[in-house]
Amino acid sequence: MPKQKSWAEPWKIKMVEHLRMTTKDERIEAIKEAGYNTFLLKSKDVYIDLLTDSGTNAMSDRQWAGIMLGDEAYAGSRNFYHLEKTITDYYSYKYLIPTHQGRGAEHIFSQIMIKEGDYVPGNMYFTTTRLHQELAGAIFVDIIIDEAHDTESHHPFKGNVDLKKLQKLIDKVGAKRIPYVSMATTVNMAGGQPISMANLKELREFTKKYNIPIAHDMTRVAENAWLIRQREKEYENVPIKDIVYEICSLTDHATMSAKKDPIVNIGGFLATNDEDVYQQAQNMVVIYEGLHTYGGMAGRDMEALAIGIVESVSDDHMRARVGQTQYLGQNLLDFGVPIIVPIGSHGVFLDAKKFLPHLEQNVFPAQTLAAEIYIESGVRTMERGIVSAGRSKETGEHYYPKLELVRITLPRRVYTQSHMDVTAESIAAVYERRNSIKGLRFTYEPEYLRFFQARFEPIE
Ligand code: P61
Repeated sequence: MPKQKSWAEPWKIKMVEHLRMTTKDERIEAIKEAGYNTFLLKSKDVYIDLLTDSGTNAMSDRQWAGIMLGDEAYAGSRNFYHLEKTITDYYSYKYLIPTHQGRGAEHIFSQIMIKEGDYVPGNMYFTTTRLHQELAGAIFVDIIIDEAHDTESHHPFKGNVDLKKLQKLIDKVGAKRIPYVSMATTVNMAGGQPISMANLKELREFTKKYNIPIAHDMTRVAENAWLIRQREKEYENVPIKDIVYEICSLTDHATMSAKKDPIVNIGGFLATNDEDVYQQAQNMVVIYEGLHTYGGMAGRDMEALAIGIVESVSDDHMRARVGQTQYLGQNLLDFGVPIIVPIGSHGVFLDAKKFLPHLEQNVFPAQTLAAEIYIESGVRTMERGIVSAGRSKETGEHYYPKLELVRITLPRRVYTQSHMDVTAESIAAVYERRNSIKGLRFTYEPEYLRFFQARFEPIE
């Protein structure tokens, strides 16, 4: 008997949601109406929705049962105390402030920590995170290792921090101008790439010397833990649950978009070990989110989240979750399609510069490619390139990120292996006709997070 390698799911399907199949003509019309922006498509026109893994997950029967246990008291809901205890037990943090989703936590945290003129170093930017840092007066500084910007580098931990880059920033601006280091597990914009435990420990030692706290974007911490287990020898037999706990213990504060790892449709939180930050956050949450024992979430949602956290750190769950991503990625590699390697955890990222080498970055190759994939088969993906990067706060010019990507993101527990096959085949079909594809130009560009609502037209 061969040794079992399958990542088959540790669940079965209890209820299905019907999908609508569309014709190519219908899709050409739909994407035109959406201004060639997949964020503006109506979901009824999408067959396989791989736009994001955010809030698109399938909850378990236990989570749905938790929904029925919602205690919708305005103050002191029992679900809040359950969630608070779960966060301390699984993530180690002492204090919890629930928020409506991740960016609610980022807003409050950035306003508390940052003073005008500060610098926030981080292992690559994330769109909402950097915007909140900038709105609070900071300048973001990328301190991720160079390999993260190279789609072909096989470095196993492309989420690692380059301590020399951090040292350089400290030498230039002084540790007092750095309110915290922003450290994400995994790094979304780099292709769902992990940080290693060894690097995190070094970062911890280093920042201690300068008294700089670490703020953890823990949106996909359990996925990072799985990749540590796969790629860091010392951890090959350690349960995900313990790796997650250890990662969190090496940091001081955390923001979480609970719509990812913990398998719920809405929610987030700020967690901290610092009593002073907690008190300030309690003060602010009532202005922007809601009372400190619900902060924008219904009681039932806090209950589903508490249950989802426990499910998210199951080894069997994570084996299937990341296994599916690896399966899709390997299929695409077999078709010769250029993707980021190593394959990450929450999605497969197409290298649009290599896919469409005849297009300059200022005609938006990744935006164009996402639109073409939709036209081909009704699969919805997301641009993660120059449109997502936006414009520099200082110069007003486009940022020109090295990475020009299309993200094919996998919701948790939603799609089957056959959906992955159809996705890979349809992207391979676009790859075959790549030379005839032309770029796009803006017809509308919003000021903030422009990728969500921007509109384009084809360049003839
Ligand atoms: C996503 F196109 N991510 O990946 P919120 N940190 C991290 C995230 O991945 C994240 C948030 C904070 C989304 C949704 C989204 O440019 C975009 O709960 C690592 O969405 O507020 C969200 O958490 C923010 C899609 C966000 C985007 C911003 O699909």
